[in-house]
Amino acid sequence: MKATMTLLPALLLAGCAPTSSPSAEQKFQQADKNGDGSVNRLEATNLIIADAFAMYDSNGDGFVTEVEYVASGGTPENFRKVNKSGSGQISLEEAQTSPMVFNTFVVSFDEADTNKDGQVTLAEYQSYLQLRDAAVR
Ligand SMILES: [Ca+2]
Ligand SMILES: [Ca+2]
Ligand SMILES: [Ca+2]
Repeated sequence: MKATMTLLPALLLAGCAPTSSPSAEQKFQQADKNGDGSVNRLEATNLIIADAFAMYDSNGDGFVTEVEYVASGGTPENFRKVNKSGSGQISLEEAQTSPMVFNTFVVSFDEADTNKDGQVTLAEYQSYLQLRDAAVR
Protein backbone atom coordinates (compact mmCIF):
# COMPACT_ATOMS: atom_id res chain seq x y z
CA MET A 1 0.00 0.00 0.00
CA LYS A 2 2.87 2.31 0.80
CA ALA A 3 4.27 1.77 -2.69
CA THR A 4 1.08 3.16 -4.24
CA MET A 5 1.37 6.31 -2.16
CA THR A 6 4.96 7.01 -3.14
CA LEU A 7 4.37 6.14 -6.80
CA LEU A 8 1.52 8.59 -7.24
CA PRO A 9 3.51 11.84 -7.54
CA ALA A 10 5.85 10.16 -10.02
CA LEU A 11 2.90 9.04 -12.13
CA LEU A 12 1.34 12.50 -12.05
CA LEU A 13 4.66 13.97 -13.12
CA ALA A 14 5.04 11.39 -15.88
CA GLY A 15 1.61 12.42 -17.14
CA CYS A 16 2.84 15.97 -17.62
CA ALA A 17 6.09 15.00 -19.34
CA PRO A 18 5.65 11.59 -20.94
CA THR A 19 9.00 11.09 -22.67
CA SER A 20 11.59 13.84 -22.39
CA SER A 21 11.95 16.95 -20.25
CA PRO A 22 10.27 20.07 -21.65
CA SER A 23 12.29 22.31 -23.97
CA ALA A 24 13.55 25.71 -22.89
CA GLU A 25 10.78 27.28 -24.93
CA GLN A 26 8.06 25.21 -23.25
CA LYS A 27 9.41 26.00 -19.80
CA PHE A 28 9.57 29.65 -20.69
CA GLN A 29 5.95 29.66 -21.82
CA GLN A 30 4.94 27.95 -18.58
CA ALA A 31 6.75 30.60 -16.56
CA ASP A 32 5.22 33.44 -18.57
CA LYS A 33 1.92 33.26 -16.73
CA ASN A 34 0.31 36.29 -18.34
CA GLY A 35 1.59 35.32 -21.81
CA ASP A 36 3.09 38.68 -22.77
CA GLY A 37 6.29 37.08 -24.11
CA SER A 38 8.53 38.04 -21.22
CA VAL A 39 8.88 36.95 -17.63
CA ASN A 40 9.39 39.25 -14.67
CA ARG A 41 11.80 38.74 -11.80
CA LEU A 42 9.49 36.46 -9.81
CA GLU A 43 8.30 34.44 -12.82
CA ALA A 44 11.85 34.04 -14.13
CA THR A 45 13.35 33.10 -10.80
CA ASN A 46 10.70 30.43 -10.31
CA LEU A 47 11.57 29.15 -13.79
CA ILE A 48 15.27 29.02 -12.97
CA ILE A 49 14.53 27.30 -9.66
CA ALA A 50 12.36 24.71 -11.45
CA ASP A 51 15.23 24.12 -13.86
CA ALA A 52 17.73 23.61 -11.06
CA PHE A 53 15.23 21.51 -9.13
CA ALA A 54 14.95 19.09 -12.07
CA MET A 55 18.72 18.70 -12.08
CA TYR A 56 18.87 18.06 -8.33
CA ASP A 57 15.99 15.55 -8.59
CA SER A 58 18.18 12.93 -10.21
CA ASN A 59 15.62 10.11 -10.10
CA GLY A 60 12.88 12.43 -11.40
CA ASP A 61 10.25 11.58 -8.76
CA GLY A 62 9.38 15.24 -8.18
CA PHE A 63 11.15 15.51 -4.84
CA VAL A 64 14.73 16.24 -3.88
CA THR A 65 15.98 14.06 -1.04
CA GLU A 66 18.96 14.96 1.13
CA VAL A 67 21.07 12.38 -0.74
CA GLU A 68 20.17 13.92 -4.10
CA TYR A 69 20.72 17.42 -2.74
CA VAL A 70 24.17 16.66 -1.40
CA ALA A 71 25.10 14.67 -4.54
CA SER A 72 24.38 17.83 -6.57
CA GLY A 73 26.71 19.92 -4.43
CA GLY A 74 24.36 21.13 -1.67
CA THR A 75 25.10 20.96 2.03
CA PRO A 76 22.98 19.09 4.63
CA GLU A 77 22.56 22.40 6.53
CA ASN A 78 21.01 24.11 3.52
CA PHE A 79 18.88 21.06 2.81
CA ARG A 80 17.31 21.36 6.25
CA LYS A 81 16.71 25.09 5.75
CA VAL A 82 14.81 24.52 2.51
CA ASN A 83 13.01 21.40 3.77
CA LYS A 84 10.89 23.42 6.21
CA SER A 85 8.29 20.67 6.61
CA GLY A 86 11.02 18.29 7.80
CA SER A 87 9.61 15.56 5.57
CA GLY A 88 13.08 14.56 4.38
CA GLN A 89 12.40 15.61 0.81
CA ILE A 90 12.03 19.00 -0.84
CA SER A 91 9.09 19.64 -3.14
CA LEU A 92 9.32 22.17 -5.95
CA GLU A 93 6.93 24.41 -4.03
CA GLU A 94 9.18 24.33 -0.98
CA ALA A 95 12.14 25.23 -3.15
CA GLN A 96 10.28 28.11 -4.83
CA THR A 97 9.00 29.56 -1.56
CA SER A 98 12.33 29.32 0.26
CA PRO A 99 13.87 32.80 0.65
CA MET A 100 17.33 31.24 0.64
CA VAL A 101 16.71 29.48 -2.67
CA PHE A 102 15.10 32.59 -4.16
CA ASN A 103 18.03 34.80 -3.17
CA THR A 104 20.44 32.30 -4.70
CA PHE A 105 18.66 32.13 -8.05
CA VAL A 106 17.52 35.71 -8.43
CA VAL A 107 21.18 36.41 -9.24
CA SER A 108 20.73 34.24 -12.34
CA PHE A 109 17.76 36.40 -13.36
CA ASP A 110 19.91 39.51 -13.20
CA GLU A 111 22.47 37.72 -15.40
CA ALA A 112 19.82 36.62 -17.88
CA ASP A 113 18.26 40.10 -18.08
CA THR A 114 21.03 41.46 -20.28
CA ASN A 115 19.34 44.78 -21.11
CA LYS A 116 18.34 45.29 -17.43
CA ASP A 117 14.71 46.19 -18.08
CA GLY A 118 13.42 43.90 -15.32
CA GLN A 119 11.98 41.39 -17.81
CA VAL A 120 13.54 38.34 -19.41
CA THR A 121 12.42 37.54 -22.95
CA LEU A 122 12.67 34.10 -24.53
CA ALA A 123 15.73 35.25 -26.53
CA GLU A 124 17.42 36.46 -23.35
CA TYR A 125 16.59 33.20 -21.59
CA GLN A 126 17.96 31.10 -24.45
CA SER A 127 21.22 33.01 -24.64
CA TYR A 128 21.48 32.76 -20.86
CA LEU A 129 21.12 28.96 -21.09
CA GLN A 130 23.79 28.84 -23.79
CA LEU A 131 26.16 30.93 -21.69
CA ARG A 132 25.49 28.74 -18.68
CA ASP A 133 26.08 25.53 -20.62
CA ALA A 134 29.29 26.98 -22.01
CA ALA A 135 30.41 27.86 -18.48
CA VAL A 136 29.81 24.31 -17.29
CA ARG A 137 32.07 22.85 -19.97
CA1 LIG B 1 4.87 37.67 -18.37
CA1 LIG C 1 14.12 12.57 -6.27
CA1 LIG D 1 15.45 42.12 -20.46
